[in-house]
Amino acid sequence: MAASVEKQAGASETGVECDVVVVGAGFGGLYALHKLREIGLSVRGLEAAPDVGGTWYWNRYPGARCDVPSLFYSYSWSPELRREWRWTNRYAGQEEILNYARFAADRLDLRKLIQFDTKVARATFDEKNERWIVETDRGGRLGARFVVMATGGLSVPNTPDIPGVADFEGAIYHTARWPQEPVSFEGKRIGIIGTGSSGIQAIPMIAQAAKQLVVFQRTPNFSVPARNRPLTDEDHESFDAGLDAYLASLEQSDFGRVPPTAFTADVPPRDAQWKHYEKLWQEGGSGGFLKAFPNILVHPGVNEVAADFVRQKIRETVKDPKTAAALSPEGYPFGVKRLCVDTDYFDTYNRPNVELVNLRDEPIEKISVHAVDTAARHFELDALVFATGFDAVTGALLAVDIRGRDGATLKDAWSEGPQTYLGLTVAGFPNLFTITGPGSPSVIGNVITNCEYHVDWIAECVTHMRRYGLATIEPDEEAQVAWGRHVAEVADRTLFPKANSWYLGVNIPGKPRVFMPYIGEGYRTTCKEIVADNYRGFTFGEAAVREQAAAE
Ligand code: NA7
Repeated sequence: MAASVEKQAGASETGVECDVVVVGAGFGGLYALHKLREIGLSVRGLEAAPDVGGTWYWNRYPGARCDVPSLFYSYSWSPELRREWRWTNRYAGQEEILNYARFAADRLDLRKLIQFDTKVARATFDEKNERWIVETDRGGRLGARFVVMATGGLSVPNTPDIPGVADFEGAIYHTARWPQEPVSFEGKRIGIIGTGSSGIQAIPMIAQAAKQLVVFQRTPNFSVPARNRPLTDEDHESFDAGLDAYLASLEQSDFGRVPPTAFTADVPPRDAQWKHYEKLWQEGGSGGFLKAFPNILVHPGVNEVAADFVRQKIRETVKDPKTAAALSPEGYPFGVKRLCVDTDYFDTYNRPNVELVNLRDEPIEKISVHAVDTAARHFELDALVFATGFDAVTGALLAVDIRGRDGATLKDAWSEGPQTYLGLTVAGFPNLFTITGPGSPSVIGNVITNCEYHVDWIAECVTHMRRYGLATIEPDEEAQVAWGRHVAEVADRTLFPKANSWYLGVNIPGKPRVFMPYIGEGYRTTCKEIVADNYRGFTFGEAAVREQAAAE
């Protein structure tokens, strides 16, 4: 295989031939570039943004912060990077995470491999030559043996088509496409639509600055306090002391790769559960809650205690009973939509300049030049913030026109929902890998370590192919169907499908209702067993003669 292909500044991509094109320069893409270069492949990265960071480049809204503790939300594969980077807070803010991505890219000398400001428009598998042709929105055209889609599970913003939005003359922002330059809400009347993780983080910050903040809420969410704080020397020392055990735990864990703070085999009585939740509430963070009891996300009775606990906290915090009731999630289980982690979210509704509009009582009817009209009221506003989430997990993959064997499109192949083998590969699309694709843990738990695992798997697979002179890999249809059935069966054994979450794609009109992440136990063990069983469920194509000759 060819040696490293370095990008010439400003050079056209046309004519570049390499072993691997990596799409996306977030944490998954950066590690893929590093790892695949390390095993001797020529790699080229393409990134739509002008910088690295992926979702952390774009999501720079006020209050943007990771809900996984920063010491864990880091590359686990490199002791050097770990030693050279020191997180300042228990939960890192967007800027610090973006700086970490920049640090990693510089330290690993990856920027020269990446073409920024370049979106991939189309990727077509050329069957005759067993190569992918990757075309960009800048007219570039690259050839590669493998394509690694590191496009992220939360990277395509969802902007609902509300009547009249184009008439609005104030500023419009989306949390997932926040401007680079500072945004001032001082003295302004702001409306925000959406109360998922992004809204719940942004609302307290915007409320502090704005003259008036109107929150348009369709579905209330469960949220627990972050209790963010600066990390101490003791925190770092204790993390380092437990590092080996943590790394070992990644191999076995199911979802939520942060080690549980409490894990008991039995379900104690309600008051014991309550006491435990109170302890977790005081400690802060979501990880403990989601693993508080083994069956919390499976057993409706156990789950309901946690739901009751959070509702009680909301009633204790929010002074106006009507607002407290509107903020209290009802009718779906606790923790099966991404559990939000906040700083002063519920308390923000005690501020005189903040008003909650319950869209279940009064839906938005239209947006006009300076206002949002609900079925009951008229709200004059200077700016509007959409905190309306993403076309998650499949959105970025389907945004590229991907064509596999016989010109079949990924869009058609997934018209009834995504189908993959292990969330890594797709039948009919040889040598295409999806980092944190649907059917893998993907967006559940710690996305950085989920990405790392996929990159390591791909590197091992490509090494295997080189060793045995194999040209292509693709999953068998039957193996893919069986895996998809297993992913669904596992989800159906839990309470996850009982909430209308973006995990199921229901936030996007017309998107098939399919539970996308894999939440079963032992994902890595399964992947390893499949490899050990001579890549069970995969078919490899023999290397064409010319490639063997080229390699010699
Ligand atoms: P989410 O969690 O998908 O939240 C989007 C919010 O926007 C949610 O409250 C939606 O209400 C609301 N929404 C969406 N469309 C509309 C319309 N048309 N009208 C009113 N309200 C609407 O996205 P986030 O960005 O907050 O978080 C995504 C993930 O990023 C998060 O889970 C973390 O993993 C990080 P709905 O619930 O659909 O009724």
